[in-house]
Amino acid sequence: MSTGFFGDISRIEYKGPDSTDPLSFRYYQPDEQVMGKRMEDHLRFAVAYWHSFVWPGGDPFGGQTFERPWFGDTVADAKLKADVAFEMFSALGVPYYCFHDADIRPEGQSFAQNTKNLETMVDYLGDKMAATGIKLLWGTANLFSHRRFMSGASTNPDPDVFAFAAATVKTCIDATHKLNGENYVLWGGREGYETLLNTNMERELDQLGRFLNLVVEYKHKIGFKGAILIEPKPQEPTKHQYDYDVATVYGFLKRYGLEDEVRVNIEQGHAILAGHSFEHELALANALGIFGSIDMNRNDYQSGWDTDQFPNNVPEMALAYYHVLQGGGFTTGGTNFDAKLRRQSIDPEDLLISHISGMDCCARGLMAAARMIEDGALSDPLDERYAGWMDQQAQHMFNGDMGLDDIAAHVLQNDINPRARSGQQEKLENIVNRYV
Ligand code: XLS
Ligand code: NI
Ligand code: NI
Repeated sequence: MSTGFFGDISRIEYKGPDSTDPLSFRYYQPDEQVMGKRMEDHLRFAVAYWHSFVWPGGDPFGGQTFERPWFGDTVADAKLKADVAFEMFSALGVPYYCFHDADIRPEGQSFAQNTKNLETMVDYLGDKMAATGIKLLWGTANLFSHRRFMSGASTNPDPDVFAFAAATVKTCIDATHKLNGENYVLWGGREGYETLLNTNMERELDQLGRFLNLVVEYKHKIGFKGAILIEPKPQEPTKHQYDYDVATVYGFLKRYGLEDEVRVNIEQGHAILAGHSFEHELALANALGIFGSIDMNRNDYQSGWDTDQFPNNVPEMALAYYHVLQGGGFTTGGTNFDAKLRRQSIDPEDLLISHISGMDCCARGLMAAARMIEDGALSDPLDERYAGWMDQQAQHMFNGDMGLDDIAAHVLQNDINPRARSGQQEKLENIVNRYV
């Protein structure tokens, strides 16, 4: 029986690029083949539980704007929320969803009560997943909303908070494992600091390293096959977040011996906040061999906040999926819409339209990326630019056969005098424009 929240909603259909029906897909067709693979299997869309079903629409100047019949703190409320959530997942035809423990269960008075509530809801969600075929892309623990975490979770000066956080993560990995989640994510919400005056940074980093090792050890202990992912973010909520960006996270993983165990979940808006482009973060993760998954959204380019808007910039998406495809595409990862409505978008329909247009935008980006790859539109010029390195002499220089003195002798002997060559940026930018 339907909850009626979305009216008499049915499965959103593909109606083609000319459709003016906002409740239809114009580009996303799950079965369409792209580079020999179904579009759905490329994109692996997931809906984020928190933004769509938990966030009340508040901002620093005002509280709740959304009126949702499931807002409340009982198990019955949590079940109604789950019913509506699955109605939306089914209507959209997304294969996956993602949650924090605190999104799906009511908050208890103690760790024991939280765990009990979580288990109740995991069983409830498990039944819904079995009935609909919708899967869990990743689970995670909310270690940032409750006031006990205000000074950090694993990086807290109080070992009791570290213990509470570790125990919570254990229950969340158990929940993710039970629901056959394909990844487990850690975003270090409060893992950072406001002022060095009250912070022992070296100690906090070691605590974070220990915590992550505990997670990896436990994953192997219980035979969880999913990937462990860290989600970098540079600022907000703390001024100095430890997992600043992909490069910082890689350095951290190296230092704590985890570079082969942990990958990254890269969010568009977080990349922008870090002063990078989304594709920079994706390309770097590929280069370092730690790419895992993406949180798809769009950040405001002026505000300096993590605005988590729905994506709608196709040229940006095209470059993002270009790098996802160049890296071989998703394995355990996918495209999670970590995006929320604007607080004035209060109608149930807004939840649907935002996701539909986000999915369409990703589909267009993917198709453009695939065409660029198939035509070698960017890879041919790139290969040509680096072609000199195929030369034998250059290879000797690269693979360690030559020292600085050998290289100097070689330059002298052959009177090497490099010729400047154009980087052709404008030409390349116009090539991309032909595909979007
Ligand atoms: C917040 C993060 C968060 C993570 C999951 O900025 O993006 O939503 O994805 O904890
Ligand atoms: Ni995120
Ligand atoms: Ni975010």
